[in-house]
Amino acid sequence: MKTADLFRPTRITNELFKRSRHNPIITCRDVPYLCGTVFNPGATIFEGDTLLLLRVEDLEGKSHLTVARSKNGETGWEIETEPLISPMHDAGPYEEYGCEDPRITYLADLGKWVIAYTAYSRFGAGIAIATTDDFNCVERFGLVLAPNNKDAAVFPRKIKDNYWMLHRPAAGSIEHIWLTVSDDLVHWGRPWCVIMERDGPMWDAYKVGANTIPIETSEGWLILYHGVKLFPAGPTYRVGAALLDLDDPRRLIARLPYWVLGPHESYEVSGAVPNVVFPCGHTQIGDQISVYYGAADSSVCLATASVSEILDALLKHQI
Ligand code: BMA
Repeated sequence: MKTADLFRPTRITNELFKRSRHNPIITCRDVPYLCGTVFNPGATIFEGDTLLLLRVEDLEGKSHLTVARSKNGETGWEIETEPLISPMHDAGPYEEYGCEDPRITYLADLGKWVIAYTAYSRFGAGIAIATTDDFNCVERFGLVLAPNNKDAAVFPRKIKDNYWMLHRPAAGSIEHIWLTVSDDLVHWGRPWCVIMERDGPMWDAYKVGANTIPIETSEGWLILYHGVKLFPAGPTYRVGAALLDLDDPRRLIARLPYWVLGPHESYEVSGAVPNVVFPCGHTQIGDQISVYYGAADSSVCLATASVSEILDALLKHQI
């Protein structure tokens, strides 16, 4: 073997995701009205189509949420000309700077989709909730968790007669992922810290937060979360994986020590905020998940993975 070969890796990472060759799948050129950027979409299946709830930043810098639909989940996106959710001024001051980073959960017991999003205002970032059954109009509950809090994702079914939600309160510079429980989606309590920032030089030592909604598997709830490392040039956002107990999600079963998706492609390493991959939504067919993510806070991208491959990796790192 030549010496040079020793230093030439055959793979650049051990990432478990495969990017779409159509990436970025949506940019602000595809939005049928003027906007600054489009990124961090929630995702679901609605009437057989893949439906994304895009975070669109307007020309003032404030975000609203707009529906996009595609037959195959990859190309041919039809984007609405009006937002589904835009900053609400008549029912409180807590969204005056925008509505960001939606996570969509279908709850079969209600026959509705719950949209948890970040409400941003002079008071900081808090968690707001809305529901819909048609993606034409929404019932808005307003703020349900006070600032500072982000990255809320409701579990896709009740566990022990309660709704459960991941969220990420900020306690000074400490930003861990917590669980909270509710019986009406409005009043949340029984806080429990479930995934902590790591220490030192680790890729997820600066902060962590949920990305997609929890994915139910035979081994537990698969949690895709973002881990942030602060470099001298700025933060890098990557995606990691953890597993929570199916019956008691307060129990962390496994967590990968490395990330499963990180910024490498040009559209991920340069843009409004460089070095960011930030999923908010996924869809699933059998073992395959399609994860929709914001790249560099500048476009919408797609990457797919096998749930069983992620689980195999996780089960080697049980806690
Ligand atoms: C996080 C969130 C995301 C954003 C990311 C990178 O704190 O605000 O909306 O994509 O930062 O800028």
